[in-house]
Amino acid sequence: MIGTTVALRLRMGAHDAHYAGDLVDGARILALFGDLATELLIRLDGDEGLFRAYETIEFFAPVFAGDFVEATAELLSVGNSSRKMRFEARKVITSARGGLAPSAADVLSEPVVVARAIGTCVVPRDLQRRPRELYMPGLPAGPAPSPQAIVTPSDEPAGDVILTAAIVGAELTRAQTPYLPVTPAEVADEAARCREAGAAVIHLHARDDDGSNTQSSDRFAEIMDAVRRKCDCILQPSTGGAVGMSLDERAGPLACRPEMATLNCGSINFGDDVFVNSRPDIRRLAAKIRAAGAMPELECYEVGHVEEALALSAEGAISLPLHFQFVLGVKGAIPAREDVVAFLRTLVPREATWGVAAVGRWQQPMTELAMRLGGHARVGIEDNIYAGKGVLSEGSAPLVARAAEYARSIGREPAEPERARSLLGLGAR
Ligand code: KMH
Ligand code: ZN
Repeated sequence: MIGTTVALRLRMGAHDAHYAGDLVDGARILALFGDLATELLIRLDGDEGLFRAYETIEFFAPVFAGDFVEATAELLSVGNSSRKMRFEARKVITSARGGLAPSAADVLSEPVVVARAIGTCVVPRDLQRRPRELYMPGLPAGPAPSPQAIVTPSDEPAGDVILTAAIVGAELTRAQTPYLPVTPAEVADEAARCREAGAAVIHLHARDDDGSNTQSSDRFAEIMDAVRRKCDCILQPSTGGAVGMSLDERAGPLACRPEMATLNCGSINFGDDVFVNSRPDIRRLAAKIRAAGAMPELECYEVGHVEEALALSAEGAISLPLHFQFVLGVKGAIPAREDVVAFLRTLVPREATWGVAAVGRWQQPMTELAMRLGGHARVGIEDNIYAGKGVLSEGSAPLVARAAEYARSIGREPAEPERARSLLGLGAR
């Protein structure tokens, strides 16, 4: 499975020292990486395979005879026959040097990284002895996806997190939560509270004063003006609207020329309803979004929706860069599970950004997982009205604050709206 990690730990001996001063040859470390790669290939394919190429090799610190070295390899991606891996070697114990007894040695309080590498191995298809199912659970055995579609998660530090607040929704009622904002003033106040809590993007639906759903451009204009007077977030109106609305109706908010808008990339059972997004309709909406000068957020509720988004891009119906939202846990669509997120993120191009939205009790664990994996996160009462078991969240801002706190706890800052614009490539459009 992608993410599988194997490890080796051994002591460098006098026979490993190749240079003056008992210095161990860098090639010795690469031999460890080769052994690790072999173990990964045997585990995955029942075959030792072959090392094809290193993409990068970096040496950071010397290794001497007597040092204990720990080395790991992690499987990054799987193509038809290629398997890409990341390697790291760390020194954990070192022989004491400089006038101490030759037998003196120290445990390093922090392991010292001595080398890192990225490399690709190959196991020809006719030598692969296990069905793909074994290492990609949930996938039917069968032809592998095209190698281009499997991409390596970025090796760069994950950086800032774009938090989206989905503050209204189309399905919620005041009977379910009194914290549902309805009027333009209420929506603007809630957007400002979410901005304060760490949101950079506000995903918007619109309601008439009686709470009924509307995609009217006039109502969206009122709401968006009110929000803009209170905060500088990126506004992302829905073009999904509510189940059963016509395509033209759904396109209403595009008349307000928003920076972003959602583009739903396929049909699904949506609870007991059907949310219809035919392929021609997706293309018609994509054209309208482009004409409005907006960036589509590609809403994917199923694996095939990601493929559809990539097809739209290949056809030129949507422009680069791409931003995907994996929407998990809608009843009738893809479930909110760790392996689903781990798999979906491998399908999007390296240059694309992606985030996770998840329904109900899955919102917190799935968005936190996304943040750990380098993705972005959407929270808010559109997807989940609870702060905890049986406790209503007082609007979306507390959910944003909790996501922001989590992001910081793993070393990622919630992006300010300007930073989010740059991460999404909004300026470049
Ligand atoms: N209300 C859902 C049927 C979107 O905003 O684009 C569609 C939805 C997706 O909420
Ligand atoms: Zn929505």
